[in-house]
Amino acid sequence: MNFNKVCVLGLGYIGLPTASTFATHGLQVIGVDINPEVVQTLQNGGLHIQEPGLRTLVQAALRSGNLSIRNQPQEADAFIIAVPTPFYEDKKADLRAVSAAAAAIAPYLRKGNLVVLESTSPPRTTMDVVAPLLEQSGLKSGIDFHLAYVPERVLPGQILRELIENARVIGGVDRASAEAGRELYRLFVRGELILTDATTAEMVKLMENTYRDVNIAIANEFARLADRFGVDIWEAIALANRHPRVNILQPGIGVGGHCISVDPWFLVEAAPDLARLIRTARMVNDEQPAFVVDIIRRSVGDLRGLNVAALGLSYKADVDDVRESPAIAVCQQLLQAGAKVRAFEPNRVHIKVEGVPTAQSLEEALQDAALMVILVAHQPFRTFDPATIAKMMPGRLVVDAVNLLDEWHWKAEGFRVVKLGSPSKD
Ligand code: SAJ
Repeated sequence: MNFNKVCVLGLGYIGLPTASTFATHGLQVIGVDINPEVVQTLQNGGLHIQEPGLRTLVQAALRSGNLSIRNQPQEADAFIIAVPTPFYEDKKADLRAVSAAAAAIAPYLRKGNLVVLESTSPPRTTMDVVAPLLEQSGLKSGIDFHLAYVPERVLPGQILRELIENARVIGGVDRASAEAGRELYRLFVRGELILTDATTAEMVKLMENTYRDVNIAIANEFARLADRFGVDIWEAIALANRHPRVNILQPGIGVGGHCISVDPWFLVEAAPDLARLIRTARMVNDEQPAFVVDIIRRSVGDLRGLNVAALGLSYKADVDDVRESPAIAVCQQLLQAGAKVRAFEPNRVHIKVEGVPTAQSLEEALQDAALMVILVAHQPFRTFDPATIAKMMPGRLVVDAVNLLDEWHWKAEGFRVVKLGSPSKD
């Protein structure tokens, strides 16, 4: 198949890098977003999301003349749907954006086109939701046009590199669709392109993130057990991982982000009678912020009126993304318990989070703090100097929920350091 023009629907963390990469590889690309602010920002040369290297890539794509940003699709050789799939309050997948994108493509669909769904979706979405909407054009999937599910697998923070280097699973509604998908992605992907059917590809994507969620849940549960038995979890994990077939992940304050904390629910929703372990793992990870608050409560006694500087609000280290962030959950629970929280996110200093007071600098966050709690292992926190911090805050208590600080070093400056999953060294 020959691809000259691609239309990418959804210009977020996946769609924008994908559209820009196609454009810098010589294709004509129409990037489509329904949010007028996103369209305007991009058209004016701005960027609405943060990702290392993305600004340079988007600027190069726009400068090449190959990328144009629109609020509606156009006729093209291929269409890629990269819109969000969040969940409703009851954890059921919210497929409204996927459905709206498929419906928006239908009027522009022509014989011989390829349509790709990249958004993480419950098993059978491509066949049962997307295909019927596209077929409202009068064309049949697998006969008149190709249709494939191609999950993205990139790690936020490393999206641009992984987009090109990672292996991709290409699931067609028929063999010809999978082959058409391979032709499209081989234009820039250097990783292996592996063909399968659409429902297998959907399941593979959900299994990958569920596997990680379950493994983080066991690490978090081990941390709670270590806490009860007076064991240092960080040492115990390092020792267990010396076994040649054991690789325990890191405990933390919970699991956030728009992928791992969401995707396992799609399997639970699709088969609640079968997905018991998956559901429990989700619950263990969702309870982890409460465990962190409990550690803080045990360290200080009463939380009421306590001035807390909460450092890090993003869902993981060195990103600015706060979607489903457990750090925000910790702050909210501290506030509910009566603490006075001032949160600081160094990757997004002007961030506003409903109900959570934020500081725009480290100085501002620490100025009245009796307690500093490190919630995210951001790079700048790693090089904190206790003598400098001692001058910035009146209190001498640090709760390190992500095993970042050298306790002895801080102790020498008069600080008490309490670590998640580690008995106090006092
Ligand atoms: N986390 C831990 N302990 C760990 C590792 C992670 O508590 O040992 C926490 C993080 O702090 C974070 C959450 O888990 O809150 C998820 O972080 P992550 O780095 O594991 O993953 P994401 O959500 O940034 O990206 C994942 C990746 N999936 C896998 O590694 C299986 C990525 O490859 C996917 O493309 C992405 O989800 C996605 O979009 O689905």
